[in-house]
Formats: sequence, C-alpha cells, structure tokens
Amino acid sequence: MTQRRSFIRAAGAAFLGAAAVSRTGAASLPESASESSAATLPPPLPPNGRPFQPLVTLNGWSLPWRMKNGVKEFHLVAEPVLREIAPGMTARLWGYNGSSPGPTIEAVEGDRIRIFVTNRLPEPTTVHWHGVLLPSGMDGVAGLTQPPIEVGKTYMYEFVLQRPGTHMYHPHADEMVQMAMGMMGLFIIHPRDVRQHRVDRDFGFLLNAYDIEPGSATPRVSTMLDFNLWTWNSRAFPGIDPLVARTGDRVRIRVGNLTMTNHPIHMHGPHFEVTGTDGGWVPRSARWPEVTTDIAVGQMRALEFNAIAGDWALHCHKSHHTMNAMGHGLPNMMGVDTQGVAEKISQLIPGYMAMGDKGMHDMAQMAMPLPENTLPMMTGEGPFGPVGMGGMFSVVKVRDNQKSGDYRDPGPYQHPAGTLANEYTAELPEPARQNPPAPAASGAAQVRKPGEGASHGHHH
Ligand SMILES: [Cu+2]
Repeated sequence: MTQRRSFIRAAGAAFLGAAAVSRTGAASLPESASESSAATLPPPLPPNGRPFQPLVTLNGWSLPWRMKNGVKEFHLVAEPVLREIAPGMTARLWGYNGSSPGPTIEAVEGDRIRIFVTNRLPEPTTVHWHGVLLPSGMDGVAGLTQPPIEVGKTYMYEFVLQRPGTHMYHPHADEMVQMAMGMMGLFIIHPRDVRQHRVDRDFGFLLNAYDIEPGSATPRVSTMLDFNLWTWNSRAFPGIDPLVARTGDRVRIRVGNLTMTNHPIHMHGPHFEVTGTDGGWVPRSARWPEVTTDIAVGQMRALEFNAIAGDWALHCHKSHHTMNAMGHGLPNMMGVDTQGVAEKISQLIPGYMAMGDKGMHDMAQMAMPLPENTLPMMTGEGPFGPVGMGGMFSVVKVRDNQKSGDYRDPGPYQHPAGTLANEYTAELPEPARQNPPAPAASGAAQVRKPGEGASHGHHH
C-alpha cells in the first residue's frame, strides 16, 4: 500500500485567508491534508515529537501534524465528501479532510495539542472530543460550551492529553444530521512510555450506519432505526479490508459505536479480552475471556488477543447487520412454491426478485438486477465460493510468515493437511433424533434411560 496524500495547499490558503482565526497561528494555519481513497493507509512512524506505535485505521488514514513551539498542530476541515462504501457504490457524505470517517488523530499522553477546525459544510458545526479529559470550554458542545462554528469560520481547540486511551471525535451541533451524514473520526492517545500497553498490531474502526435508498447516494438523515447499510468506517463488506497479522502477534482492535443501536462484535478463532474502553484501560484482574462483546451506542472497546494462523471471520452478530441494502423487507418464501410467480411479478415490477423457496443462499451468487449505485445484499467472494454476507463483516487473516509491519492481504489461508472440513461420501450412520415420529401406544411419555436406546447413531 502506498501513501497517497494530496495536499490542497492552494485552495486551502485562498479559503483560509478569509477565515476568522482567533489568536495563535493566525499567520499560517497548518496545511489541511486531504485523502479521498478508501484504502487502508498504515501511517508512517511519527516524524517528530514523542515516539509511538501508529494505529492502522481500517480503510482509513491518520492526520499529519506539525510541531510549532512544542505544540502539536492539526487541521481538520469539515466538508462534504464522496465515499466509496464498496466497489459499485459511492455515497455523498459529510466528513473531514476528504473522507468519512475523518482521519484518525494520533498523539501522545502529555502532548499539548492544538486542533484547528475549519467549517466548509453548508451549516454550523462543532467538534466534541469524546472521552478525552480536557477543560470544559474545549468540549465542543454548541450552545453549552461554545458558539457553533459558522460556515466558513475556523475554531481552535487546545489542551494537554492527560491519559492514554481510545477515543473519537464527532460534532455536537445538529448531531442527528451530521452523524447520520458520516461526521466522525478516531482519536487515539498513545502512552508516553512506549512499553506500556504494547501490542504488535493495533487496528481501529468506527461502527456507522446509513439509510441510502437503493439507486440514490445521499443518506436519509431522519431515520431512527431502519438503516440499510451497516458499515465499518463507512465501508461495507466486501469493501472492508482484512485485518492482517502474523502468528503469535499480540493484536488490538479498537471499535467505537456511533450508530443508533448496539453491535455484538464477534470474532472466530482466538479468544480475546476487552482491555480498554473510552474511559481508560481495564485492570488485568478485571478482564475475562470473550468471543463476542456488545458495543453500545456511544461506547468504545479495545479487544486484544494472541493471533493464531487462519482466516477468522470478524463480524457483528446481528444477522441483519451483515446484509446490504437489498436484504431487508423481503417476504419469507421458504417452502412456498414460487414457480412462475416471480416471473409474473417481474413483468409488472421490473427488477423484482422474491426470496427463494429454499432460503436465500442462492441469492449470494445470483446476478440480480439492481438499481444504479446499489450494493447486492451479500457479495463477498471467498476461496470456496460466495460469502453470504455484506455489511459489518471482515476477516482477521493470520499467517506464519506475515512480516512485521506488512498489512497487505496475504490471500486465502492454506489449510494444513487434515484440518479442512470436506464432503463425506461413504455410508452414513442413522442420525439420532429426539421425539421419534411414532408416539407410544399407551400415550405415556417414553423416557430413554442412559445406556439404552442409543442404537441410532453414535457409531464412531
Ligand atoms: Cu450490528
């Protein structure tokens, strides 16, 4: 993966000349880096300031800064952006510096940071630094702690980072609209002592959701629960990159939830522990092993595990959240003879497709007529055929020979001999069944005692 950052110096300078910048740095704002690619761009090691191990923002990037008299200066630009949700669909969102979510802000415990926020949206905004300990007046709540940042204006936030942790930023002005439009980003405070909370790979993403009518590109912002695109960092599977690690690596995944509902995040393979929240690090003695952790609205969780070789699914366990737009509102046609019916309806309604009479698996590979700019409900392709999922789904890919710092997709896992499920073609034993179909003549309940009646099945 290559770093591809376009600096919009000329346009930025012209615009900012007219902007109101209060005090320090009025002469020259830090340039506002911009990135519109949805590729995962692992950031370089910090060029200056205190050292830290950078976060890998899934399908995202980290905001560059400049040092000015010992202060780390960042420049966020709130603006409309185009975001590819997955190949075949691009949404008109609002974000920061060319992308939604905005770039990850990374700094170090003890740093004094100054963040300039320029508003290029069509309405006022603010930025709230979720979970960060700071003076009340830097908290970014419109009306409560500051006036809204008017269109075209720049505000300056400045505070000292008191504690390492996992945080995010988002507007606290017209929240319902601005967050439904994609305005959010990760804010990671690394520990001053690089040996603290040390891991080999550190990933992060935000859970978000959009309601974009098939065939359109702009989210409906008044939707409360019935979203149709369930995304990580404004990407839906198969648009979400894999999380790549080497066998034995200590891996951290930081997840924040800015949707309108909770998401039980489930990982196959290695067990994990929740080691941090947006309130801080969990003491070792208070951690317990998990394979699923529920992330409520407005919460963040840091998960950690020791990587085991394989291709391990990582997904939200609400099954509708691993479906894209076309998966919702379908009638259940299981067991119904639909022969000819779908054909007749599709003559009346072009593009109509009913759920199959044998479930929906077939729809994963069906070339279904779709409106423009619309994702099929499940589209991923794995080494053994279509993956029947979309939305909040990705794969933790762990390989023995993945080099340190290499996040490129290593391709499908090569399963060692004898470790892969395969078709069985020899004679099958009778499967055991509870509630045999012929009831006892007496009508009395038949109780099977241990040791008897085990003649069905269990022939190993
Ligand atoms: Cu979910």
